[in-house]
Amino acid sequence: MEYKISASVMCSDLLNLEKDIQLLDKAGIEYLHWDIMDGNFVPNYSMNQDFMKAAREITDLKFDVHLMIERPGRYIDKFAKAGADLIVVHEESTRHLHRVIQQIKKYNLEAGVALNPATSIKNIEYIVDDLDLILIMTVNPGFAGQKLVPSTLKKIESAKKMVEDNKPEIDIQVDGNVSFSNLHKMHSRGANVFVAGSSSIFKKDLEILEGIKKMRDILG
Ligand code: S6P
Ligand code: MG
Repeated sequence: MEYKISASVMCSDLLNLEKDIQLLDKAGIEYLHWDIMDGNFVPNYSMNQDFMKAAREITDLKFDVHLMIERPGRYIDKFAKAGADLIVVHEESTRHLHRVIQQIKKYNLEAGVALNPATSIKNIEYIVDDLDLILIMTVNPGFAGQKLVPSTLKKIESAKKMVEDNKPEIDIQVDGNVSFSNLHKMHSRGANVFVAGSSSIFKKDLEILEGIKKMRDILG
C-alpha cells in the first residue's frame, strides 16, 4: 500500500526549524504536519498561522494542518491564506462539520476530519464522501510523547472498511505514538499517512534522515 509521511513541526528543533525543514525537503517526505492548539479544545497551546506563513516562504512541502481548536470554522480562511494544502478539523470541535468541510473546499484544499480516541467512526458516516482524509488520533490530542491508546488500532480497521465501501481513495492518517514498533500495526490495518514525531524521526539519539529511512524500511 502506498504511504505518506507527515513530519510533526511541533516535535522539531524549533530554534533551528529552517535546518530541519531543509532535511525533510531533502528526504522527499510528503507533508509537514502543523499542530494548532487553542488551549481550549485541548489543554495546551501550539503555533499559529503566522508561524506557518513564515515557514511557507522557505519550503514547497505540502502543509498538513491539524486544527485542535474550538469552532474551527472561524479560522479556516486564515489557515488557507497562510499556505495550508490540507486542513483537518476535529469532529468534536464543531456542531457544523458539513459546513466547515465546505469552507475548506471553497479554497480548493484537501479536507479531513479527525476523531479523538473515544469518537466512533460512525459519526462521519454521512460526510465521508466529502472527505480526502480521515485522521484517527491514536493518542488523546494535546501533547507529544504519549502512549498509543490500543483500541484505536481497531478503529483504523473500521475506517478502512468505511473508506473501501464508499470512496477508496480517501487517505487514513494516524497521529500519536507512531513509533517504529507501532508503525506496522497501523499500516497493516489500513493507515497510509503517518505523522512522524518524537516517537520516530525527532528522537534525541537519531538523526532525522535515519529516522525517515527506518520508517521507510518498515513500511516497505
Ligand atoms: C498531538 C498532536 C500530534 C503530535 C505528534 C507527536 O496532539 O496532534 O501531532 O505532535 O503525534 O508525535 P509523538 O511521536 O510524540 O506522539
Ligand atoms: Mg497532530
